Amino acid sequence: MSSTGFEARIVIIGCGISGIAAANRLLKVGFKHVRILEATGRSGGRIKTGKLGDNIVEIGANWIHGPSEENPVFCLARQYGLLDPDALTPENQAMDVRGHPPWIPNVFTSSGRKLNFEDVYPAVEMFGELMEESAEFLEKGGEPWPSVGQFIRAEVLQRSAEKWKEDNASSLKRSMISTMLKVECCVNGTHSLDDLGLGVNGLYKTILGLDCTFPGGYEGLVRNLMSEMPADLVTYNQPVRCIHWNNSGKKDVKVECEDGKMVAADHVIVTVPLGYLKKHFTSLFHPPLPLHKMLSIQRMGFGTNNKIFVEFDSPWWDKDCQVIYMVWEDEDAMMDQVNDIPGSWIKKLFGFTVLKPTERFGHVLCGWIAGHEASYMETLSEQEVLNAVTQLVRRFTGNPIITPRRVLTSKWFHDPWTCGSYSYPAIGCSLQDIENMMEPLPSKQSLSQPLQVLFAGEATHPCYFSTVHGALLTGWREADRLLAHYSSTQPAQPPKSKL
Ligand code: 6YU
Repeated sequence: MSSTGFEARIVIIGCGISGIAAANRLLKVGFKHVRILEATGRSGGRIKTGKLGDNIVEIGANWIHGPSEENPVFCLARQYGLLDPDALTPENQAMDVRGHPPWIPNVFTSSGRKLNFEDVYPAVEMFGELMEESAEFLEKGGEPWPSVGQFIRAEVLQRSAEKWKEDNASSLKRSMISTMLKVECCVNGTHSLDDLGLGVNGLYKTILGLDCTFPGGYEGLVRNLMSEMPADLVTYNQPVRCIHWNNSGKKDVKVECEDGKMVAADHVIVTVPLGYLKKHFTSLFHPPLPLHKMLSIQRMGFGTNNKIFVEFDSPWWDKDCQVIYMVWEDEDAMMDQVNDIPGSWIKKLFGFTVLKPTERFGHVLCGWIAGHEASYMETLSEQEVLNAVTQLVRRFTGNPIITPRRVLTSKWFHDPWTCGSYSYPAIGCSLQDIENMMEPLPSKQSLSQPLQVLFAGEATHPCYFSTVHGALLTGWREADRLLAHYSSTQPAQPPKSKL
């Protein structure tokens, strides 16, 4: 590569994992003038480790989804020594859980009963089969419904009419389906599975390996990557207001910050979340984005998934329990949305995952809630959330004196730099939308001024969107795009394949 290439001024907007990965690779291959402008006072973005009492808790990303060789987050975490020995075993890496780890459940119902899991297992099994089938329409086409939610409800009604005909617990099983729909809202970051496109649900690809956590916190990954780069790489508390790119042969791209500062660059890599882009794309780019990019930003989904960490003095769940499902017995209509959000938002919480191991965490649960109910929850005080969780747990366990010690919630919808949690393929969108979002500006690359603005971030990964590994790979992808550009005399071609 020519020395002029290494002199190129590259500005990265956002210091989440995709921005960090882009900077890391650019610096490693020899680019000299790389800087990151970050709106907040910290690195990591949606990787955010917090504290509940003395416990480490993850406010954002929780697991390495698919910890095995194909996952770059796993490989880096292993290299930095950030994982428990269990996660490193060949058996763990070889497990094919398809995005749904086989956790040991406890099931409680709204009449204060603890169920035998066998009583509702047929519903959980049917739901799992239908989720798998829903992913097959991407290849085979001919989807009978626009959304995953409609498909599941229709199929459960049809299949259960036969299978659960003689069953006096069929209402309870359909209520269990409602709980599973709420689980999937959290997994996918959707308000309702009625928003998740049936024909595109199969875009998301899983990786082998049983999901694992970072015992010292996910931010360890960020710290290690940052420690390999110059300390003055990032300007914090420097929100960007507008990127002045051009179609007219001018050389510089100008990055205008909220405080009026102008930063000149040869290339800008935009890594802001899709939620932020949806809200600000009209003012963030001058001239405006091409129409096809705007439409794709609008079409692709971006929703909220929040956590409610709750600490108890002693457990009310079984010793080996890993997930607690809450089943509302009045919800046999298989709904994943609450009618009266201010009055009943807590009904959207599907239950809790149990933080393990107990010796490390004590008795801490992580409640999960997605959608508009999750955004509403953010407007309440911690005491109000604590009261709602206390009432819920007392009702479902039938124990009127259980009292949580403390609570901590995430607030991703009202975070002004994220505006939600992560992306999903909404009804009406396709792989082309993700490709449009990752396409650099100017759209038709000219020899005089190619690759002015590049796009990374989780929502721009064709099959690992919504994950840390997806985000990281998009940062590397855009760094490689610049490297390829300066390494050849031809304008760089956008990569077609999965990375
Ligand atoms: C994963 C997991 N996980 C839970 C929750 C959340 C997420 N994810 P960033 O936002 O990090 O960085 C952008 C930066 O830009 C940021 O610092 C901003 O401040 C800055 N910025 C914005 N505007 C700016 C401006 N104007 N100027 C300057 N700077 C600006 N991923 O692998 N495992 O367990 C979870 C989870 C509650 C919120 C997650 C998980 C998602 C990841 O956290 C996320 O993708 C990346 O961190 C994003 O990095 P980035 O760099 O792109 O943006 C089967 C099947 C089903 C299909 N889907 C299954 C998917 C499963 C996803 N599951 C997630 C679940 C959890 C629990």
